[in-house]
Amino acid sequence: MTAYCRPIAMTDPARPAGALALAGGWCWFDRVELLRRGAAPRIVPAADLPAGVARRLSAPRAALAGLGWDAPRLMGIVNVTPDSFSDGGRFLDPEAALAQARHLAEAGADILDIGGESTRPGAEDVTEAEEIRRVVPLIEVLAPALGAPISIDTRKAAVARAALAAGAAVLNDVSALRFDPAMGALAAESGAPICLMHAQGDPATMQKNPRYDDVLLDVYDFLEARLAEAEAAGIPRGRVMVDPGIGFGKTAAHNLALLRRISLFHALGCVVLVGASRKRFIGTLGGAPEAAARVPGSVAVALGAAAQGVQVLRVHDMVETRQALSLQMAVTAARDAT
Ligand code: HH2
Repeated sequence: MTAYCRPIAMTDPARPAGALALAGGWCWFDRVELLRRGAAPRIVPAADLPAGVARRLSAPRAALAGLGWDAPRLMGIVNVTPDSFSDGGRFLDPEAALAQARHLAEAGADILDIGGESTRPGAEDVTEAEEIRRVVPLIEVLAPALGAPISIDTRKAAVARAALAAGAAVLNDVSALRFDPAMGALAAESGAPICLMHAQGDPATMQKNPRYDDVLLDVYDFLEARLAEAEAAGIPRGRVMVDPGIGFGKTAAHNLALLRRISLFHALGCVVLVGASRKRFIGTLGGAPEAAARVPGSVAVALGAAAQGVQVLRVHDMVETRQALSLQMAVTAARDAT
């Protein structure tokens, strides 16, 4: 039976000799949790791992779009949509979108994620032409002006192509190459890094009654299979970011199960991205029905992910997340300041 290897991520300054760096980053581990379907987890020393598994868990990830992974990176969200769940309609106006993008960049965004289609449950379909009309003019203005790379949040190859031509550097496909058959070839030929995200069902129906045998392991297997598909399309694994898709066909319990053991996804050998910001489960558990009131819960989840070595945190609230993360990193820094 397959055993899944979850590194138990630590940031404590008392790092034992022989502990391994987690993905070459700011966490270390000297134990792993072995997970098997239908069996109790077992904790074993990292020293007992086969060399190949230890290497994949500990090797530094390649820089993508100029970003290295020695610290968590923040991806700021710009939704140029009338109906996004968290900020729907606020940034549909080009001037407002531009101002929001500049605000996120000034507040410390390492990367900006621009999307012209909402993927919230029940969202309306948008034509390619409309999506391009929403995002391309914004990218054309921002790309030369910003220090941070831009990612395009789209499931459609034509939108991705237009965004790359306008200056975007990263693809973010919430369908993980399943929506548009042309996306794999585009990602391969363009050489752009791509984020592949797990979702169960499509946006219209995904929250109706999501079910898993074991959500953590099912999502892991899905991402492993999508990585194989990406590699077959000519996209090297080192150019892929993987994302468990918080809230995409998941109950609050599913989201929690994923976040609690999020370090498992380092076993895929890729940069890991988590987007939990302002999502519904934060409102449910945090008593915040309004999306804009979910900032503290969103920050808490982002810090929890960073403490398990997650390299990219996709957030709406840049000022608050940047401050919290700076303090978390300062307090837990592996090296003491001299
Ligand atoms: N979540 C949303 C959109 N894109 N991309 C990745 N990689 N991961 C995510 O978790 C993710 C994503 C949904 O959030 P938001 O953009 O705020 O809302 P909407 O889809 O309604 O525009």
